[in-house]
Amino acid sequence: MHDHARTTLRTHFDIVESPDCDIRAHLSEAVRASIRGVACRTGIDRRFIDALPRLEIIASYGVGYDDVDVAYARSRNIVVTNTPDVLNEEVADLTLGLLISVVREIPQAASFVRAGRWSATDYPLSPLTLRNRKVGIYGMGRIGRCIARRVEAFGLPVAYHSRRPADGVAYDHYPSLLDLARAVDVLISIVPGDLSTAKSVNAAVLAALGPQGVFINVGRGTVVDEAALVEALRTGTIAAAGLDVLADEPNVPDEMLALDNLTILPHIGSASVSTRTAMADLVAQNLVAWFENGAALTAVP
Ligand code: NAP
Ligand code: 8YV
Repeated sequence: MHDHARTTLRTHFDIVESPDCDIRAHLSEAVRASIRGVACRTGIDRRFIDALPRLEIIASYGVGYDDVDVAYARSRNIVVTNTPDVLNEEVADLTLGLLISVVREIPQAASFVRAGRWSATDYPLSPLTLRNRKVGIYGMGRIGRCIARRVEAFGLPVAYHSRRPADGVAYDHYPSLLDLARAVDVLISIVPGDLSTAKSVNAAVLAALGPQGVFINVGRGTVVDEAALVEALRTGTIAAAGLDVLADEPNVPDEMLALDNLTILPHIGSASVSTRTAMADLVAQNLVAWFENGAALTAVP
C-alpha cells in the first residue's frame, strides 16, 4: 500500500499489514476475525474474503478492479471501492507520450545520444509520423475522453468503440471493434480487463489496422492476444506498438523484448507522486466515509 494511505489510515484505525494476499499465512485467526476493512493493491479473491469473517469493505488502490472478486464480495454484502477520476488526466498524458514515443522513436533517439553516436551521424528519419493519421479509441469512459481531447488537440480525427455510444461525445461511434480498426491507423485501448474484453484485440483486429498501423495499450494486458500482437509486429502486419500494461506483469515475454518496433513501459500510467498520492487519499477517504457515515465515496458499480 502507498505510504500516504498507510499514514492517513493510521490516524483513523488500528492497522495490521500483510505483505501479500496469503493472509492466512501472515495473520492469526483472532487478528483476521477483528478486521472490518481492507485497503489493497493486490488481487483479492474468494479465499482472501473468506479468511475475514467480519469484512465490510475492500478499498482498492486503482480505478481498474479486475483483480478483485467483486461478485463474491457482493454476495457477502461487502462493498468494493476503486479510485476513479483522480488519475484521468495523468493516464491520458502518458498515453499520448507513449504514442508519440512509438511513432517518432523517442526512446531509441535518446539512447542514440547517450551511446555517443550523434557526433558521427544524424539519427535516421522516423519512417512513421503522427500526421494525417486517424485515431481509434477502444473505450470512451473517463480516461478515454481525456485521451480523445488530447488527440483532437493534435489535429487528428477521433473515432471510438464501446458497447454503447458514450453520452455527450460527438466522435464517430463504431459498434464493432473490427470495423473501428478498419477505419483508423492508430488504435488506443483503454477498456477494463474483464471477460468481455479478454483477448479482444486479436489477429483480425491487428490485420484490420494495417501495415502503417500503431497499437497503444494503457488499459489492461489481458485485453490483447499477446501472441497475435508479437506475430503482427514481427511480420509487419502492423508497424509498431506501445504497451503500458501486460497480461502477466511484471513478466515480459522474451519474444516481446526482441522486437524493435515495440515499446514497453512498466505500468506507469498513473505513476506520478501527485496522482498516486491522490489515489491513496481516495482509498483512505473511502474507508473513513464507510466507517463514519456508512456510505463509501466511490463504490464500484
Ligand atoms: P470507465 O470510465 O469505466 O470506461 C470504460 C470504457 O470501456 C467505457 O467506455 C465502456 O463503455 C468501455 N467498455 C467496457 N467494456 C467494454 C467492452 N466489452 N467492449 C467495448 N467497450 C467496453 O473506465 P476508466 O476510468 O476510463 O478506466 C479504464 C481502464 O483503464 C481501467 O479499468 C483500468 O483497467 C485502465 N487503467 C490503466 C491505468 C494504467 O496505469 N495503465 C491507469 C488507470 C486505468 P461500455 O460500457 O458502453 O462498453
Ligand atoms: C495503478 C491502474 O497502477 O488505476 C488503475 O487501474 O492500473 C493504475 O493506476 C494501479 O492500480 C496501482 O497499483
